[in-house]
Amino acid sequence: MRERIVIANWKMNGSREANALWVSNFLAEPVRLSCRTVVCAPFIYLPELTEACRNTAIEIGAEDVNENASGAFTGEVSAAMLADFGIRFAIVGHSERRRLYGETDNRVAMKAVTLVKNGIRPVICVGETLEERERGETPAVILRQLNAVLAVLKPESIGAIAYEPVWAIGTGKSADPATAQTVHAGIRARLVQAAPEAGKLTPILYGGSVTPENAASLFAEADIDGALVGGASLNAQSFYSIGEALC
Ligand code: G2H
Repeated sequence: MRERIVIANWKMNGSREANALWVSNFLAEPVRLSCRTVVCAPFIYLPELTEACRNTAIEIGAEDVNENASGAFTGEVSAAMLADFGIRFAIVGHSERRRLYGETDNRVAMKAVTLVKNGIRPVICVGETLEERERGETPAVILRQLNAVLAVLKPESIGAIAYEPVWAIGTGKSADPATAQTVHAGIRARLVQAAPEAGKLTPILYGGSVTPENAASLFAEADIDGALVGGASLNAQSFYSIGEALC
């Protein structure tokens, strides 16, 4: 049975006060979600959130990591530092990092490696731009991004793959379930090719304008095992509703 996961990606949002309110609103929901629930937040909030969510259903993750172990990398945070604070998940290769900060497939793969070495589950984002989709390049782009990771990690070390079509991110225009499922099935096939048994177990999450309204139809697809949620995760009740649709 494959694990089902909902992950909030708060991006560069939040404040100490807003975060505390978010946690208390989420935990006020009467029924505990049965699937894994992770909140990825800016680095500076991670220790406080970890404390606030200790012994609750919420696990805390990072939104990025540096690929090096330590040294002269001003402003960066290593996987060992995250592990030092008990962080168990981190997103890598988000399209905003690839696009705005020039992260290459190889760098994303190295980030995933350093996380695994430190006992942290990498949530690896892949996805095509609108232009790539219109040129019919979606399968090739996803495969290239995935192959860079599979060259250095076995599927059993991958915490999750998140398929996030760039054209669906923050646009309010989610991929329709069948379109997303086609890509997820391709990702699944490649994982199974790399590891026939373990490849069946890697959760593949969908991300890109997931809302409480469209979540259930996405989760009904065979290879959509959860979601990476941006905008809608900033509201605790909305994120809970998305989790409810999954669990
Ligand atoms: C994609 C997603 C979260 P949103 O970036 O990773 O954000 O749900 O706002 O499209």
